[in-house]
Amino acid sequence: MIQADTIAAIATPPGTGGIGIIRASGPDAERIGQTLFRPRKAAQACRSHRLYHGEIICPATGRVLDEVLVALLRAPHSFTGEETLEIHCHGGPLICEEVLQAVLRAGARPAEPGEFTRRAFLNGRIDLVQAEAVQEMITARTQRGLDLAIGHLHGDLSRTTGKLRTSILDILTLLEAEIDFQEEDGIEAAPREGLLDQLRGLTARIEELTASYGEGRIVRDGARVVITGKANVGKSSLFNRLLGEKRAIVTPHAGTTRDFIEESVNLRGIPVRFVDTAGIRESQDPIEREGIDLVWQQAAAADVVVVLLDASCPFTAEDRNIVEANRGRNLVVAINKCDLARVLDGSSLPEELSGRELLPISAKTGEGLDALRQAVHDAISRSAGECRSDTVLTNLRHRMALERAYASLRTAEQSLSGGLSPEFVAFDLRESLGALGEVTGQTVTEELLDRIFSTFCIGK
Ligand SMILES: Nc1nc2c(ncn2[C@@H]2O[C@H](COP(=O)(O)OP(=O)(O)OP(=O)(O)O)[C@@H](O)[C@H]2O)c(=O)[nH]1
Ligand SMILES: [Mg+2]
Repeated sequence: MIQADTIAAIATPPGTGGIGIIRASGPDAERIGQTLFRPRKAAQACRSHRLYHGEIICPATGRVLDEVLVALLRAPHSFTGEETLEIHCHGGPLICEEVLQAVLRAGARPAEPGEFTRRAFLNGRIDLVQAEAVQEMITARTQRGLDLAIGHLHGDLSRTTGKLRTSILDILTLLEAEIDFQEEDGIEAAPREGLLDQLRGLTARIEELTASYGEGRIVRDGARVVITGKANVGKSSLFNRLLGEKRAIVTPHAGTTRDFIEESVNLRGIPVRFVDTAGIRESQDPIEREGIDLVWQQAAAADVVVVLLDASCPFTAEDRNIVEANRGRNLVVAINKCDLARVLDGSSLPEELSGRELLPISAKTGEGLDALRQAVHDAISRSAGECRSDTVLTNLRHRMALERAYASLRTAEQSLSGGLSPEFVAFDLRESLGALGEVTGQTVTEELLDRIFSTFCIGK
């Protein structure tokens, strides 16, 4: 499925750097190289996968654009599976742009976002899971995220779905033989109990996989942790501590924070977005009230809510209000200002907090902060759910396809146990095969490919 035209783009990030790489892929790559590149040592035959030193020349004027290293990667031994030219020039934005323009004038067209990877997929170099893993690797924010992406690139999810497909195909083949030969004598129907067992095994495996998305989503997108509490409890002080920088304004005045402020950190391998919010209190100030409305919205969208109490003052109606409004959420409760004389009376705390760990902390001295980080980490893991699968889903698209495969398999299971004719069962098995095929891209539409690759960067 080699594409007819040659695409080109700057493959390195925008800005200045030691080197910049311009990449061209397609049937004209070698010819473009010959047009633009003047090797230092003349009359060398160009060998694939070797770096050659020389200059890039503007063919119209003969002007030297840059001193470069170039490599030609002959098809099919390149990332895209096509003939690929790489020009390693000096990493200045103007130089890269000029070299790219020269490549385009020599006959390439600008690549769309993700088009190199799309070609790698279309040419069968990688499947769709692997193509998506490339992007996931580039955007990974933690080691765990990177590890999962590398696992996908190496085909762990592709192998898992491949095995599921093979098992379904085996069952389907049996049933289709029954359908084809049911008129003939001597063809026994396959024992239903055995087939049902196999189907149950498959649905259990898919269930394990879809459940792993809880962890995968958090590793990939991060968790949202909202800090809430009455005015002046020290939310912004804690927020700054957690970030390790003075990001939010801290003052002794209640009502300092109005808007919510958010910032990401790597919390023991999980990308976490902490959100500092306005203090909850009765206020006549319309700006502050607006900010307080936002707190409730933020808390509702959080993976974890940190409720902060103040050790240096009694439990108030606002505290109660906050605890009640967050009932049922994934909470971490901490008592701040434990460096001051304790006024907060444990016996005045509401029912909801009894039996719950209340972490003593001081945003001022840093005391208890490690325990708080651990508690937030544990709460995030709780919200991710238990992950028993060795393959972890990180992509919502994969999860949705697997859920469809699961639903069809369950219907097949019901039809089979209900004694329906094998045609019905076979129909649902085929549906589940289609859904599984979408994960790796065996069954995809052009539209889906557009959607996936448009999120990629140009040059990848
Ligand atoms: N002693 C002591 N003071 C603290 C501690 N944490 C915060 N403070 C002080 O409490 C006051 C309020 O702190 P902030 O961090 O602004 O509190 P906040 O909850 O963000 O307040 P609002 O934004 O107004 O709702 C400041 O004077 C802080 O220095 C602490 O652990 N111990
Ligand atoms: Mg504040």
